[in-house]
Amino acid sequence: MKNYKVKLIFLFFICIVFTLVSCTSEKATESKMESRTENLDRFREIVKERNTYSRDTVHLILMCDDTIEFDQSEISVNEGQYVILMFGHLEEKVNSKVRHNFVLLSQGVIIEDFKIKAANAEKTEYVPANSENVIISTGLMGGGSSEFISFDAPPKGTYDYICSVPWHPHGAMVGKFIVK
Ligand SMILES: [Cu+2]
Repeated sequence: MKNYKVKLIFLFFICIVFTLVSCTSEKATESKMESRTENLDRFREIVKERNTYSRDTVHLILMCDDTIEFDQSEISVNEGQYVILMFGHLEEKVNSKVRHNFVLLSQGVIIEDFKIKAANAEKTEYVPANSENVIISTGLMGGGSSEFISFDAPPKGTYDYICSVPWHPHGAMVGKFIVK
């Protein structure tokens, strides 16, 4: 009988612990989702505010989070357009652990070769200084941060964009930047 009681008490505690754990993780997911929506709304507002150029301008938003991926694997613009690109990290600042950048590579650059040069350029946030391999790049973004870059679309063609943080420029942290 005593043994039965002990088992019952143990089971009761297990249930309490399980309930507590599941509540906490649900809450964490919820607040992460809120922060994503808030961030995205804020980013969209900034882009709208900047939409005052008389030139043929294209506004792009590229996002990342704590996973090793960009939210888009292909971006298209037209030749002659002025490109304003916002690169943002959707994760909450406090909890974010993974930083990323956006690097648009010149045509013909072999990603595998560039990866090695980038890995050795830690001091310049994994973008080799004055490199003719790079058309434009952002700094490293952590959770909640964003950066605008603007540039003239390069000549017609297909270019690669990557995150050059070591181990990132593969799979989903590589995309095509197409100029039509
Ligand atoms: Cu990355």
